[in-house]
Amino acid sequence: MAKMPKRSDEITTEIGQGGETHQTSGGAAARMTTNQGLPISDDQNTLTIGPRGPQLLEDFVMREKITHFDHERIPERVVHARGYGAHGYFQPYKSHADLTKAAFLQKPVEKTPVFVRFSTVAGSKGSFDTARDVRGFAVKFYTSEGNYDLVGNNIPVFFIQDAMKFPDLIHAVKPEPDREFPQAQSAHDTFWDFVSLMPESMHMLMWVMSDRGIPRSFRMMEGFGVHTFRMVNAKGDMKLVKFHWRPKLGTFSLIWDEAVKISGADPDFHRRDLWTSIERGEFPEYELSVQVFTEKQAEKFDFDVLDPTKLVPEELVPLTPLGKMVLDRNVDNFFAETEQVAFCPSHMVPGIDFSNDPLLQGRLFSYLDTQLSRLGSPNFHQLPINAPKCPMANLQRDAHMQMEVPKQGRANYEPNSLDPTTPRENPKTGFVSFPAPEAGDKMRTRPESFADHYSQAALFFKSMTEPEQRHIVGGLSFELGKVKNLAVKKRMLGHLQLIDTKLGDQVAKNLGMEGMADTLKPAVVPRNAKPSKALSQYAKAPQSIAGKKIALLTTAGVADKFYGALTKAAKAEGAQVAVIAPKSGPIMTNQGKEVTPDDFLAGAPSALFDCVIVAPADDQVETFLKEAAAIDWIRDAFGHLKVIGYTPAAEPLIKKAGIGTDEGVLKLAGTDFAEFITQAKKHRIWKREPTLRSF
Ligand code: HDE
Repeated sequence: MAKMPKRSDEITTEIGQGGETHQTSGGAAARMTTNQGLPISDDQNTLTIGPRGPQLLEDFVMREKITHFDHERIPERVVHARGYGAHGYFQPYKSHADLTKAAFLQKPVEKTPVFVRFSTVAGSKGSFDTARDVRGFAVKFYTSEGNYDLVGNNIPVFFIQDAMKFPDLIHAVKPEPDREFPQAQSAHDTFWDFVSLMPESMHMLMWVMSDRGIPRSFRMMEGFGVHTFRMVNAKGDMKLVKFHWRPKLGTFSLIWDEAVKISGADPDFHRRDLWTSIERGEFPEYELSVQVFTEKQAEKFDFDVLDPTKLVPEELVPLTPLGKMVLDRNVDNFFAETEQVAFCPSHMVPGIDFSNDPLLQGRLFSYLDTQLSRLGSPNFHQLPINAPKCPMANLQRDAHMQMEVPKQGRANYEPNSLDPTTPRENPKTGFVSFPAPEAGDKMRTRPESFADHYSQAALFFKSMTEPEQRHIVGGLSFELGKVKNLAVKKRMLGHLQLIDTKLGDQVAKNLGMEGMADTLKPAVVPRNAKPSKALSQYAKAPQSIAGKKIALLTTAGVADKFYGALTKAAKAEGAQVAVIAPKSGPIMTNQGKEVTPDDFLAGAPSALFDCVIVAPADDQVETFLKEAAAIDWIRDAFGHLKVIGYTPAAEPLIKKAGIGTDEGVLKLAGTDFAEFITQAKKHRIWKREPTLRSF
């Protein structure tokens, strides 16, 4: 018998070039097999003739592995491709039987499992998290009466009124087709060309250009069902509703320069934030509420509740809280769960129903269709993440990737008399559409009641605090500044004049285009609405640093007492301290306690944190004085309006950074962080902003 040559992996292991044999001494690892269950003897080397000879087509083990790999990707979502998900539960505060018979809203003791996926819209799967964009906020409730998908956004209105325009909107915002750029950006000609020709987009544009377009965290983001839905109780009484999600931590945003810098420093900023919070046991929580109103009330509103470019001001209809959602578990596998989850607004349960909103009606078609293309089979509901957690039975059969083995033998049809166990419909407990009377001519038209495109855009702008208004001006100035076509810019300036002359004038000034706005004639003259405080994030922001991150820029020899007191103070507020040191290896405090930094200076710019403290050991500031990253760290923290605390030892660095002074730049005395925390609770030092940038 020929002597077997020594396996190459046995040799390479010794010289550290990979190809280890993975023989664990404890024998805990599972036996590796092919997809057919055949034990694999060698997962490192392809079958060849001799050690340096040609490879054999016969190597079915290698071919199976490579073939599977070649087919690993499925088409990414055409919109909302970049997203991140988590598991959790929903629990109602009390029974809402008066409003709806939906099973998951009946018993306060009952927790309904949920899966949530947050997303950006325009960018592809590998794009970055902090793009200026709408965020998806899609929730799948695995209820006892079937899966209910509330597929919403973080903005309560939409760009268009009719689903027919959706492909155009998305074509316009996606990378331009000849050059395939820009990625994940609306700041380019085709997007602004399209929206400048669509007055109905103006309200939504105000929201996307505002702070809402660059959220601080998925944990600090509101969500909205957007469309008007119906809720129906057991007696058949129907009310109209609008859905709202409110984050327990409050709604916060980045500022533009920060978002741009984060996209380079940590493209995964939002997913990392969600993942780490859940891993740390700090479970994000959101309150679900509805605005409830009757059709009669709706008729009196000065907008049409079927128009998805309009919101119902909370001053008109306040929120009724229904319950809370807690996200308490990360996925085990991103692809199997987050990528394969298939949301469809048509996944409905008894007690909730659709309205005639034309955008919603179009969506009821689109999502099922898109899942067929993405997941490749009408059996996508069998994937574990999509499968209902209640019993499911019908007579749909076969198709690609059928995972089930139906036990009904002969009778896969009904009615049948051969098999009494076949699933049958139930008129009493089954889903019954609300019997809304409908009549009319067939036509392709837009209701006249949808024609006022400026009043609510103006209402939104007017309802913002001063910094929020500044950011809308800044957002528009930046995006239109990137547009090359002059006619598009002039047209947009014309729309802005109709929304608010102050807004229009400021953007024109920032573009260097004063007096160049087109004169546009609105279909309906905008009304002068009262501001709605509920629309402003900062007017209702909690004074809190819960869920936020304090960065401590420090060195070896940091005072043990200082570090301990800061960690304690942060914990008491529900915040987290991230230690940033010059290098990533462990450092010792002045008492010899070992601290492993969360990150190292060059890899963790201050843009990644909510507020910062600079506290090198007494004799270590020199380390920072020669580091551009340290100087930028301080300058950016100041430029991003953050609260900065520093110890006396850090003074030379603060000086060198040349930042200004205000109540947000604090020299820390000893271990008392009370003033630092009070200032940090303001989120940012807004009054610093006008002194730093014109837009
Ligand atoms: Fe979507 N949308 N959409 N959309 N949408 C999709 O479905 C569509 C709209 C929203 O995390 C797609 O599975 C049409 C409004 C979210 O998996 C697709 C119209 C709102 C997500 C689709 C709209 C949304 C999607 C792409 C105009 C807020 C991500 C992949 C009528 C209320 C869900 C997919 C996830 C995804 C179609 C407008 C929210 C193509 C035709 C309005 C959160 O089916």
